[in-house]
Amino acid sequence: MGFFDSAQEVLDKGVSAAKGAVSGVAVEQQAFVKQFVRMCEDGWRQGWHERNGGNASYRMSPEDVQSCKGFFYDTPSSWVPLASPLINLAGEKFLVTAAGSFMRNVPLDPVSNIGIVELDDQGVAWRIVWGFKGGGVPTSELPSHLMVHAVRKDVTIGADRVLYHAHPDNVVAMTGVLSADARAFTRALWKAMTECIIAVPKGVAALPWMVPGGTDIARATADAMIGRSACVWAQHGMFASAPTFDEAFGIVHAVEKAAGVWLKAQATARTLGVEPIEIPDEGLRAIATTYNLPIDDSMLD
Ligand code: 2HA
Ligand code: ZN
Repeated sequence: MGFFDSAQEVLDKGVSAAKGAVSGVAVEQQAFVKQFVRMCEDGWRQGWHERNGGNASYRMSPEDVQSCKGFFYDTPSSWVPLASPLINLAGEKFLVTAAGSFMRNVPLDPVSNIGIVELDDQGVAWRIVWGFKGGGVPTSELPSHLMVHAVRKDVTIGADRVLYHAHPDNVVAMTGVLSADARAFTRALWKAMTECIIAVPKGVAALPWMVPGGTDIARATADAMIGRSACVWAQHGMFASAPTFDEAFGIVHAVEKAAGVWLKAQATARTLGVEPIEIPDEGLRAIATTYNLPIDDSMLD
């Protein structure tokens, strides 16, 4: 059964109405929800979320779950099977954007445009426990979000919690010029702007164009992000993983700025008939030493 068939089933079954009087701070007022909503709004203001473009997810901490569970639906949705088990995410709960929702609407109406899903105790299925009011379902990129969460939780020993997918235009434009190769992208970005190697010391992964929303792009992205916190999707956008909302947003912001600088410098240099000037490899090594960065040395000559 495809994702949308499964999602339709959830819709058909429906979820129970939100709870009435429950003591505690409402889900929308929790600090992690406010930060999630702010990231969505900031991305919209940057111009990275045309229409329903982009999506985000956050793996909740035990404290987050504790302070929200009183507001969860009495009757959650039915379980929707995952394409393959994600054992290390068993029982985890995620705040995610809704399929088809516009990032610009998230701050206006969080409970309709975001929601919480939980994985069962075997990591083989998910269901809705809060939000998605009005019959919504989680983002079409849920397979990518969950598979990348599984990988990043492992490799960062639980530190990474935020996954952010955006459509920043300079990054997308760059994929029309450079082939989808991690080393080519990383070198171009690192050498364009000093801050970039600090934002992504392991560099960025890069995948060729693929159909969005499916398990193929999810698996490829999860594999690509074993060693890197960012992945570029050719002619589409990028994914970033980090422990905090500030850091996830900051990765996309820094990479997008470096991509813009790279494109401008390349185009201007070509117009003027000169070679673009870039940070040399020794310069990048010096930044890594000075700031004690855990860089991927294979990116350098
Ligand atoms: O949410 O960005 O990749 C819409 C998308 C799909
Ligand atoms: Zn997208």
